[in-house]
Amino acid sequence: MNRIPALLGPLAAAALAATAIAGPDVDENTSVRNDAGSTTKTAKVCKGSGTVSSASGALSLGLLTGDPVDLFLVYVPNPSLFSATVATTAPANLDTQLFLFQVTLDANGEPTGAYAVAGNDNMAAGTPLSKVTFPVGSTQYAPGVYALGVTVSGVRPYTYSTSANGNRVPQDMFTTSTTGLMLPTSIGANLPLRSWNGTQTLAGSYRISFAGTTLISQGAGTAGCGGVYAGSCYEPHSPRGCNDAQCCEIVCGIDAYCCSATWDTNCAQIAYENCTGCSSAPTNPCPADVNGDGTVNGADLGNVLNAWGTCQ
Ligand SMILES: [Ca+2]
Ligand SMILES: [Ca+2]
Ligand SMILES: [Ca+2]
Repeated sequence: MNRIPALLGPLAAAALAATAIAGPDVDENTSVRNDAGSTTKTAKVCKGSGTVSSASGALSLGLLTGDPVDLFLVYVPNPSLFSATVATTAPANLDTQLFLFQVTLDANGEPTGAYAVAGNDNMAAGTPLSKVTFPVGSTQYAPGVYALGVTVSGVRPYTYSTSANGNRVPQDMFTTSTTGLMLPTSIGANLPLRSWNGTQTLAGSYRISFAGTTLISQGAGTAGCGGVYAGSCYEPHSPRGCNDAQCCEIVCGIDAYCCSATWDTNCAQIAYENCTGCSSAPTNPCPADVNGDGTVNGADLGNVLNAWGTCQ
């Protein structure tokens, strides 16, 4: 079925004006909620194709009302080449920590649990910034989806064990170390991330630089409506469905093609016209982000060029 794109004219002009870069910088503020969440279901998914250079965002004080942790989902093709380093912070003395988790997937390829791999508080004596790698010599970690959490020192990830009387007991997922790699506790390696707890001392913004890390393909999950790897409802993309379940259901109720074949420009147009009450309804849409990965780069231009000449 050939569908005529409705928006390519202005999109082409906007994308051609954008600067193409290799390895985009992911910004948590392009999330639906303008914040990378603290679980695999609410994390900022670094979506697209190719390498990812960095992730940036901000933390604020308060475990309940503030923003104690930001979690990013990335793909690690070769764990031995991976590193994540807090490159800059504001204020400069922000005492960061990084925690790396292995992510398990359900039958649709959607993230479920997150299991402790490694963490770091200070990459060296005298610096509060952090760097995490896989444990040296570890061979049990396969290429796949991993979650990287950034917190300020004092806030740590927890899981729950179950006591003999059935009560859930919080358990620290990592050993402690000031400058070395924090490793999984036996419980942390076998039970998934449940919560974050501790005491924050400072808040601020950060930029994490990556090595050996790639974006996650928008087609990685097959859940369709509401899948965390699905594209934005308001931008065309190849896989069917979009990432806001409510908006997706509305659009596919109007045009089933959007959930059976591909989310083309007509589907994005229907979303703009009918999803104003949905959680992902844009207030300041970025039309140059053609593939809806939250970044304007060469991939958007490629989508435009691939569709060149199809209007009739
Ligand atoms: Ca944040
Ligand atoms: Ca957050
Ligand atoms: Ca630190």
